[in-house]
Amino acid sequence: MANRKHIRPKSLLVLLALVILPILAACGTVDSAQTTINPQSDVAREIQGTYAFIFWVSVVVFVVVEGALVYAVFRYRRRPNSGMPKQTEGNMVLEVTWTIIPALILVAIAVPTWITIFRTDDIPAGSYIINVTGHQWWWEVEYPDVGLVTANEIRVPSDRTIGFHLETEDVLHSFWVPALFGKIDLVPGRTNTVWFTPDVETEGQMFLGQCVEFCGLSHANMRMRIFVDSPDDFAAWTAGLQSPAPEPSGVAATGHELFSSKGCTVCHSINGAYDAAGLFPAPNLTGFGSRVTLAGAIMENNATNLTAWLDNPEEIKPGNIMYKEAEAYKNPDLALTDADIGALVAYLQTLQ
Ligand code: HEC
Ligand SMILES: [Cu+2]
Repeated sequence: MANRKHIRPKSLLVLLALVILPILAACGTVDSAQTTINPQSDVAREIQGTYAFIFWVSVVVFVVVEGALVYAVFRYRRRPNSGMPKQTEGNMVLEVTWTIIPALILVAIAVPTWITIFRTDDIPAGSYIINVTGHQWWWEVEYPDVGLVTANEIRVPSDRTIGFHLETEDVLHSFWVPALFGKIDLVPGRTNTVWFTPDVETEGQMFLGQCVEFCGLSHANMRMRIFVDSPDDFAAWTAGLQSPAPEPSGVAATGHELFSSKGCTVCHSINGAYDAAGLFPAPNLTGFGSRVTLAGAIMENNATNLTAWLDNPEEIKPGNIMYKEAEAYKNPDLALTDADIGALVAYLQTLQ
């Protein structure tokens, strides 16, 4: 008896807090705003409504079932001298009831779910269309109305309903910005669609998203951002990308030349400067200097990170196609020196 350890209620509480607090801490900060429970568009709110409905139905089911269980355990517990309890075999009314009620609950859940799924599928007429193509491990983003192509960062005007046409160039991917719309798979050979209308308050805000279908080694490094711009900011952004980049000078001019002599143009286009040979799909770098992120939106686009990326893309993003296929990393004659990388960084940053 002397050795028997008592677990005090207090230490149980501490243990519980240790488990729960980190989980709570992981939710709710701005940086981790990849959440469906803070919907910021019509479609996301409809999905959240379906979720909330199912949640509250589940709460009622839980309380009723657990309540009945706890009641039965206490009310009919074994007492001294109680002997063998009365034996019951089958109860038609009870069994029919507990079959019909769950069936009705399932129908009540299925109908709003179906309605929501089909409604979020068909892009409303008059929407602003953006084509998105999934690649291992980045997103190609095309604005067909202005003939622009960019990557990973999707700017949208705040005053329009946005419709996405989704395709994949290689394997399955899945497109999801939880605060704005539901998950849609990108399936080889198909064009899937999703749409949303941003809330008025989202103007000027950024939303996080990422690929949610396992698509290979760097799947976790395939992220994206949606920026909801005011109509004026959006027009200025498209106009900026359509106007030719300034003539590079100094070290940036060296970078401009290296961009073709080191074989970058085998894959990357820069409008007004280089048309890619198109041997491998790669992000269009037009306006790259004004992008906030780099390499599948996994890190901030600044000189330090860009230098690290060009120095060793494999270390930053395991398995990426640039490291695997670019001559600058395969062919020692074309390897990039520190000075080359400095010049390329300077050039890429001039692309506004
Ligand atoms: C074989 C094709 C290929 C070649 C050649 C190539 N790249 Fe890339 N590059 C890619 C691919 C693919 C990505 C996207 C990688 C990812 O995010 O998974 C990329 C990404 C980038 C990015 C980040 C783009 C973004 O949207 O964040 C920069 C900058 C870049 N490359 C610069 C260069 C430079 C400079 C060279 C020449 C030294 C070069 N690349 C050569 C294929 C290539
Ligand atoms: Cu993916």
